Amino acid sequence: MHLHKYEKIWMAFGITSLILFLTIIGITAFGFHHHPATGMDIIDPNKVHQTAPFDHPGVNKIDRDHYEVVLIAKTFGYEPTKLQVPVGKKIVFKLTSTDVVHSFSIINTNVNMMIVPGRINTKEYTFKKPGNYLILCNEYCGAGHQYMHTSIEVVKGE
Ligand SMILES: [Cu+2]
Repeated sequence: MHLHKYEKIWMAFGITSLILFLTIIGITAFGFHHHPATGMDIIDPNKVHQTAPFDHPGVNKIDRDHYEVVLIAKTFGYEPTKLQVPVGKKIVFKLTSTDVVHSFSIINTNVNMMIVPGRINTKEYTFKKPGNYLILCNEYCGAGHQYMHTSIEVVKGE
């Protein structure tokens, strides 16, 4: 089979571009810790308050650098209402809903979780600056949706 010079050039260009793009995607995926969706754990939405860890919602210290925040979303708020975590530590948010689909979005961070009844959703985040962060539900969840907000206080040291 005879290939014209231009065909060879375009084939080389196409293959080189493909390798280049796949390499860039691969490097950024590892660099930014991209991974498939997790948090596929299931829970009975009618028994949330009896099921661990949601029987004791709040902030739990796992070890020196690692905290867990267990929250329940419901129409129209979050339980518990007061949250305080330290700055610069790994915070693992664990959420579920007792009724409809809500969200958990911490403003000025990349934490933006969809909270689905029957599912446990998990997200890791480390706050870099202390302060009071606004948390909003941005999934329309009913007549009181606009009142569904809370905040998290990020404090220095332990
Ligand atoms: Cu909501």
